[in-house]
Amino acid sequence: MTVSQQNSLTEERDKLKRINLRWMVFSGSLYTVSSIQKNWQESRDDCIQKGADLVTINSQEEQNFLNQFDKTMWLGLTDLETEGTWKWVDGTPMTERYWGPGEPNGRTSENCGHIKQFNVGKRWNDGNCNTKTFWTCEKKVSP
Ligand code: 2F8
Ligand code: CA
Repeated sequence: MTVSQQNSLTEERDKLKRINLRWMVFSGSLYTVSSIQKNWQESRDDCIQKGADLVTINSQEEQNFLNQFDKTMWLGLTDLETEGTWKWVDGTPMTERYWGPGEPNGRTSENCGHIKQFNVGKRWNDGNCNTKTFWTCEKKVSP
């Protein structure tokens, strides 16, 4: 096989991988949950490359939807810009808050939000952004 044939096969394989991503529909958005673990920024980059962004949680129903995946996952939630001011990556206000008991507690060392445990009421945690964990991308379809 020539190098150029090899390259086009690799391209095709990568295209198929992207097409075969399983997007789930929930309340006007598409979601895909990672099967590997990355740090917060790498997770966000992956979502952006898929035409999406890290998930934002705007209702209890959306939180329940995510809980079913039984995975610790990065959220599109950070206070990297201003310590103590938590913001969703899409700029929507953080009206729903599901911090676990005592969280957020990391001050300058923990600036990225994730779901730490599931199937329990409030379990968001501020974690160290360099920690690798699963993540969920959300592509908003309707506003
Ligand atoms: O007990 C809560 C505490 O648990 C971990 O630290 C031991 C978390 N660290 C990470 O997820 C990196 C803390 O953020 C959390 O507050
Ligand atoms: Ca914490």
